Amino acid sequence: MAEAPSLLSLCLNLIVDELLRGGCDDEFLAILYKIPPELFDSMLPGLTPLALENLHRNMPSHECSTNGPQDENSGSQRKRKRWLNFEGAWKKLYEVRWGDCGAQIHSISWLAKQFEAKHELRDDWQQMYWERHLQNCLDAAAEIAMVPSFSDGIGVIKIPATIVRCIGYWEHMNSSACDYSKFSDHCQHFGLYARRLRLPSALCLPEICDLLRTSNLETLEIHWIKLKDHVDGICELLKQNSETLKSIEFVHCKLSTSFIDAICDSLWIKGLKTHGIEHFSIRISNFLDTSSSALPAGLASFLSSGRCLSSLSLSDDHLRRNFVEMILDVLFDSSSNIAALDLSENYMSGWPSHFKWTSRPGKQLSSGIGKSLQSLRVLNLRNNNLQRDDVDFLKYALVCMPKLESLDLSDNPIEDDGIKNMMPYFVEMSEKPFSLIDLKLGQCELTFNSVSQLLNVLSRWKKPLISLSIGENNLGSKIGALLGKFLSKGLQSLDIDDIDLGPPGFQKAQDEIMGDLKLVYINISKNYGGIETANFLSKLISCAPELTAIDARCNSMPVESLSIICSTLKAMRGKVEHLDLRGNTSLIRFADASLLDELKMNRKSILKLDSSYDPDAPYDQDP
Ligand SMILES: *[C@@H]1O[C@H](CO)[C@@H](O)[C@H](O)[C@H]1NC(C)=O
Ligand SMILES: *[C@@H]1O[C@H](CO)[C@@H](O)[C@H](O)[C@H]1NC(C)=O
Ligand SMILES: CC(=O)N[C@H]1CO[C@H](CO)[C@@H](O)[C@@H]1O
Repeated sequence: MAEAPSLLSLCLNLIVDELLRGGCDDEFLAILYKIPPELFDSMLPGLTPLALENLHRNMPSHECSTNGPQDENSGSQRKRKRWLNFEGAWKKLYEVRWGDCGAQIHSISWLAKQFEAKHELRDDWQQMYWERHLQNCLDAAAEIAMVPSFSDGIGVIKIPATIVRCIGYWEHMNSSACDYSKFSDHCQHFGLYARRLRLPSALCLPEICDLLRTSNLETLEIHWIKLKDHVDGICELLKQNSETLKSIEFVHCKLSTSFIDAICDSLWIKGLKTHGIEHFSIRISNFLDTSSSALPAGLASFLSSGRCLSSLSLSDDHLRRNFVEMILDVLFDSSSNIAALDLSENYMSGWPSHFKWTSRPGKQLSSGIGKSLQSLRVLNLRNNNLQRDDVDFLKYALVCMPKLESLDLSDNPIEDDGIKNMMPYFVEMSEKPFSLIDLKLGQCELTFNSVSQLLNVLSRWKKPLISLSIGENNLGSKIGALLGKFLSKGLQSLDIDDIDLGPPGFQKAQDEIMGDLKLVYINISKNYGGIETANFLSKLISCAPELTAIDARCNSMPVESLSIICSTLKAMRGKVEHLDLRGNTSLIRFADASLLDELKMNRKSILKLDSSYDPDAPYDQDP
């Protein structure tokens, strides 16, 4: 039986309608804020983004602490509740528009996920909503501005109706003072929420500064800069935000020396001899005219005078050897506190010999060199065509990096001899209180010979390695026993995909696994272990209570594997949320709906199987 609507709910509906049409003036809003909280809150879920914004933004400050639920003192209870209600409404709107909390997981990093959970982020959903909306507008405007015949100002670009309607604005809305058809309207109204933006070169014009004048940008990603006009536009924007900018990234750019100088000069904070950039990155780009014998002066002084600069990434930039050496010299000579250095994907060998030169006997490491290497925690040298002699030189640098936690040498042809050259470093580390926790040596053309030595040394470390990646090396089944033992040494993440383990390798590994493992993530894909893969996984699942993600694709598992793995999963009721068994169609037939239903974590299915499931296919090989 439907009840007749109360007078109260009819009134509320009328008010919501009025809010939705944008027809509430300040006076009316002032009255609204006085209605009892329960009634007020009941209006929020029905509002469009624009209407909610209107209500939220005009809220008298004593009613709604914009700082969030910080002070727990008496009397703040009500404020806190109101804040939470607004937050809840914004979060809902965000999820409705962009789905799953906006968390974009690029590559599945299960360990990172664990670390993240520890320091909870306090989100501001209103800010996140409008920032992302503005990004959608920027992208749409850029698409129009990119057309060669485009000649208007960017501010008057018409934002597509599909985007504008998302925020609850229709063209016939005439009552409010604002118009949301133009790009400039969105910048004007929501620019103040933008902290992090991605800017394609088509919008890097001087006009953008005026459009984003209310923004306090902290993170800026700039794409496709190639022309002087772009550089002029972007420099103005950088100057305008130099006090708040912390992270800046250039992607797909072509940068001449004069461009780089201009950009770096724009980052100085007015009146101070420093900049506030913490993260500086130029990726998938080209430095033009880098053959000269000196770094662009602007870049050199930028690198040497930022006390905050903690992360530098020059990845996939076709760097030349002398350019890298000059960068290293500047970093070493300055008193920088650089913690992360990414030179990956540059495919240039030879430069590590520079370390030998700087640290040769007789020429003691100057305090400057020692100092900047000492702060380094993450070094990424992936895919640089480094060979065994290069790592021999690298060793000299590594011993000067006592805080190094993460070293990525994967995708370099360093071979067994290369690892053997580095062995003194690994041996020396065993006594250190701080040491490497993450080592990546995937696809390094290694064999059992060097990796067995390495595992022996690593297992004697006082402070155990947390994450090891040695996939895509031809190690063979012999390595199985050592890996099984090594798993018991406190390892949390292991990547051994495609190492030719085979059934005997899995069996040997399984026999050596003892006691409680700390493992969170393992990648054993492409090892063609057959039924032994399933036995190994079953043992692993029962010994590793923290195990969260397993990639076991392409292991030629016969049908009975599924019941072995699944019965352990069910018995253990552990933390596994991701089990990938794709690349083997014979497993599908067992994975009926009830099994997938049983194996769920947080209401999502754990199991990943090939999607080519054909329920009518004959069960030809049934036991
Ligand atoms: C919309 O605004 C214009 C000018 O501001 C006015 O002439 C027109 O009557 C308005 N239309 C509606 C439906 O309110
Ligand atoms: C396992 O390793 C392969 C090869 O390196 C990689 O493509 C895959 O993404 C990894 N699996 C997971 C879940 O990260
Ligand atoms: C696609 C695939 O790898 N299928 C294999 C799954 O496992 C069975 C049993 O070992 C093999 O016969 C299939 O070729």
